[in-house]
Amino acid sequence: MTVNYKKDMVVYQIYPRSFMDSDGDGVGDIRGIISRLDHIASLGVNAIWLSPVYVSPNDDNGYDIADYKAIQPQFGTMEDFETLVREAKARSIGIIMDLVINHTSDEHEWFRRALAGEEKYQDYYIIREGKDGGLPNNWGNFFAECPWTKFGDTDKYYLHLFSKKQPDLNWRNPAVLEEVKDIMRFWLDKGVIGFRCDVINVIWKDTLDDGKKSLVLTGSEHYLSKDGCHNILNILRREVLDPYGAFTVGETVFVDLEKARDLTDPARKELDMVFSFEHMEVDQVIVKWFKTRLVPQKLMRVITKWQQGLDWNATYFENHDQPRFLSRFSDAKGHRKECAKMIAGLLLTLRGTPYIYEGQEIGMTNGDFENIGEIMDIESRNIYKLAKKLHFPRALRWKMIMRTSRDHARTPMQWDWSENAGFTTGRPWLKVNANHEYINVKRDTVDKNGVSAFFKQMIHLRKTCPALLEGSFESLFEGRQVYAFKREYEGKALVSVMNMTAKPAKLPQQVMGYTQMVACNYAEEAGDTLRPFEFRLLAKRSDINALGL
Ligand code: ISL
Repeated sequence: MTVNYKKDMVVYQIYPRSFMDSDGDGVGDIRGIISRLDHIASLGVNAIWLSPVYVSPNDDNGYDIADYKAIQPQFGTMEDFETLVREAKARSIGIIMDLVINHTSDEHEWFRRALAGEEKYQDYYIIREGKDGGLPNNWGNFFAECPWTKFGDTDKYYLHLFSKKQPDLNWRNPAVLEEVKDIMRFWLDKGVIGFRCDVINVIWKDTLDDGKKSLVLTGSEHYLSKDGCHNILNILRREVLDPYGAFTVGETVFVDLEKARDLTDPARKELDMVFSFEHMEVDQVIVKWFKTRLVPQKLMRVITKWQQGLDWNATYFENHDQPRFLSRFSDAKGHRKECAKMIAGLLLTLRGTPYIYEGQEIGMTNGDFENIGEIMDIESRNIYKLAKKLHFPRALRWKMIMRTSRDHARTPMQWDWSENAGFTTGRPWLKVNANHEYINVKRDTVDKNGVSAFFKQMIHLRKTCPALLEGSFESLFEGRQVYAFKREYEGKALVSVMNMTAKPAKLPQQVMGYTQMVACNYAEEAGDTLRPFEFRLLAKRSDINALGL
């Protein structure tokens, strides 16, 4: 398969636990994915990013890996995985693995042997004495835990930026680098096309000194995108990825434009692109657990800033860590399909590599959870506990979960209107949303005005029209409701214009010369008024042929 990973790729992310269960145990699996490949292929995507499928005790649903070279039995076998790679390839789809190398599981053999006293493996992790009868430092933890846990029955502690079952690796030890190279080659030899690198910009800890006190993450100035991290990425690129022509997208937490530029600068040979977070944070107050109304104009500004600031990057609005994007628009109720299609239009006409998250293509919404007992995510459960300790009223605690929990993205994929949405014949591991009765693949894909039909149309347009793939980006209008931008290639342009609210809005004068409708998320034509969440792709009449349309 010859895909120019940067320009031609449209990625579909699968969260395997929640995608399709083939054996009735209530958990999705690889055979389930294979059985649904035709649906994925029908969208026109050419890559699948698989969230982790490795052996794991599932403290963090697979992001705690106990064996990097074996498949979690619940998900199937290595043979199943090889079949998946083959079957995907037969449909011109490449597989991207999730590479989680900031930490392992505490049940990984390396950590077990470290605990058993083998010094070699103790040096794989970050293990320190306490200071003045306390912890080794004052750092914070991503999951609202204490980042230091007693190392076995010694007086020492090990560092974990995530759960206590996710000990951080010691990247100063060259043996760790060698192990990871070997793991990467193992999967590349199986035919995967690249990696999504989990929290890759935190792997290198410059010092373990106390950090500046911060409400967000105390200590992060000592490990965010440090030179040591750049250096490791460069080694992995040159020695492992390049010989295979493989691709990487880095998940880079708290990344700013300048750091993102360094990490993706082709001359530096590190990552191909990164997932940035600023557009995911426009509706938050200090931390993601406190959300306010999403103000469209703020979103537009951040999108424009990143479009202009980087030559090329990953674009996304959903993944397994984020609430469903359409559910963030407080006035989208009653306009679900239009809003889902507007997001599709935006995603697929920005410059960069688009990532679609499972269920986004049919307009799935946040989960309809009723109480904390239904929430499985470790991060949500921890934050709920912490908020209780801080005496937050129960209603506020629940509101935090209902606005932000990662489980909103993880509810089982809605295939049809039957019990459990066709996801499993058993008991689903996480509550299926009751709205599967009308939001599901079976219904949406036969609807010519369905969300998935619009995704297909937009993906097809990207493939046929160089202006959408390679064209420059220019913001034309950022209003209280309406966003418009231009993609131009060899003097010919396409314009995306959309209303990000439920109130009708005037077409801005900046798009007036573009009278030819190329695509629209409403079935019937309309005049100069943009209806709720309306998206239009426009061109000049005289340019239609030259644009490849
Ligand atoms: O969602 C987040 C930020 O908005 C964080 O909760 C998230 O933990 C962070 O983005 C890092 O995410 C990645 O690493 C975690 C794992 O739990 C996430 O699922 C993964 O995407 C630890 O491996």
